[in-house]
Amino acid sequence: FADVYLNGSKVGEHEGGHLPFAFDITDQVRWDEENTLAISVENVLKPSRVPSGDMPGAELSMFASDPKTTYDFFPFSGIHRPVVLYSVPQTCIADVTVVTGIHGTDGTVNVTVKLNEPVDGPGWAELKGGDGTLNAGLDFHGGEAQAKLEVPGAHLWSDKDPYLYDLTVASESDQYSLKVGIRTITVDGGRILLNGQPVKMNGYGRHEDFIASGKGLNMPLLVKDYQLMRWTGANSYRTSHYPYSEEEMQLADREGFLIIDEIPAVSLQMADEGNNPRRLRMCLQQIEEMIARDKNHPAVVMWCVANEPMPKGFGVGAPGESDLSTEERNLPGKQFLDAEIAHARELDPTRLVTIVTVMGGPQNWMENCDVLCLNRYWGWYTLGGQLDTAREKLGNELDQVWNRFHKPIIMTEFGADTIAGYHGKPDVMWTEDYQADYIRFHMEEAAARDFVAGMQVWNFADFAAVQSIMRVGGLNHKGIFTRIRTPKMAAHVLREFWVENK
Ligand code: BDP
Repeated sequence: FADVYLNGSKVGEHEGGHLPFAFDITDQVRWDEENTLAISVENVLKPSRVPSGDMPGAELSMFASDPKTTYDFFPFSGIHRPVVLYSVPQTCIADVTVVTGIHGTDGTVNVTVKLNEPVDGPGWAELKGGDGTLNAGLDFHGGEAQAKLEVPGAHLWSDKDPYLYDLTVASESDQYSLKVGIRTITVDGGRILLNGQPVKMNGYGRHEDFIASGKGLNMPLLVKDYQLMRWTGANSYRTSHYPYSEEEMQLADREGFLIIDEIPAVSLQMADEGNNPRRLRMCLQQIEEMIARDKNHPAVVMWCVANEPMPKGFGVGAPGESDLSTEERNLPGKQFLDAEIAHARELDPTRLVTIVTVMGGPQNWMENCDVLCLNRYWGWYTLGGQLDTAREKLGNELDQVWNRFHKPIIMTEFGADTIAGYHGKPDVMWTEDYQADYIRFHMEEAAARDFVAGMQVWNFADFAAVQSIMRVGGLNHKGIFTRIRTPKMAAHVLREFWVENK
């Protein structure tokens, strides 16, 4: 939660830690004098917030943690991304929406431009790239104008060839430029189609986390992380469990990563019904802010509006199978999630929408998703040490979910905590050997099923979590890389599947 002050007077406030907000300070600025801009940030953990913390009674659980989050990462706070002062013309471009399409070998780029005032007047749009430059006029009425650019023989954007055009739009007094990738994203049965062709979304769940900079924006680290992800053959990741920096979305456009973009709705406590109306309002606001910021990134192909919403009576280590009585008891949770999904779809009908579900949770919560995203820990939290039985359970569950919904499945999490350098024969839990075997059986089960449209390992790198008996040294050790980005054995298993195409 942030309060912004200029020269001691409050200019605005904003709740939510991962999406940009701006205030007009023209009237409060003292021209030709020194001004003081102050920002106060607080991250008190409260049940009513998204994500929630300090839930009553939680300290009595054997899994109690400190700080008292409901989620498994350190609640870093502070100003972790840039603050900028900028000026705009009095009549300025307030919003640009780009929607691309493909017709045979041609592309279309539809542009909608909104001004901050309902004025009329001329403008223009220019698209550079491919074989040259395309121009179109913009005719503003009531502050809004549209243009359709037809691109013959379009150079499409994809994970293998992330080609970007340069788009500039202008009104009489303002001008704005952005990168545009021409691509489409759809589903067909059990497959995800990028530009009409099947694509697998392989990669990771990640965190904004590093030993020296916490979650603060660290651009050299982004470059390093993208290199390492590519080295393992990954082409995709999820912004678990909050929207990442805008700089990172730009890098993803350039490098050709397919992103599941997630709001900070991690571990929604559905049993705590009193706080749910406020939480839903916050979630809808965050969906609006995320889509407003990221709607023009070709890399972003899917909106995720919740990670592991928690059903009533749910505990860590719940058995994997869902049953119908869980579904009946949890209808209010379904209504909450359906409202989020509908909102995202209404704001952006061009992308896929999903929620990521917890092992053992109500399956019908996924009913309205375009893609079924499963977090599963067969062989870790459930059936630890019993990889053969775990493998069988995983395969059965994948088949059962496919048979029920007939939609593409992405395993958005599967992983095993692993202390780097720790080995064992037999390959017991926590060893690198165990993690390698665990990852291998998941990849083999997925490869045997066409409807598994992606595998995202939990996690790309070890990361700071909270203190508890579950987290050695306060870290989650499920990284394929250590916190300082050295590979564990399992990285080579991923390379076998994603680089050598086993
Ligand atoms: C899942 C959560 C993720 C955790 C992971 C784990 O979505 O945030 O870090 O499990 O336990 O439940 O490692």
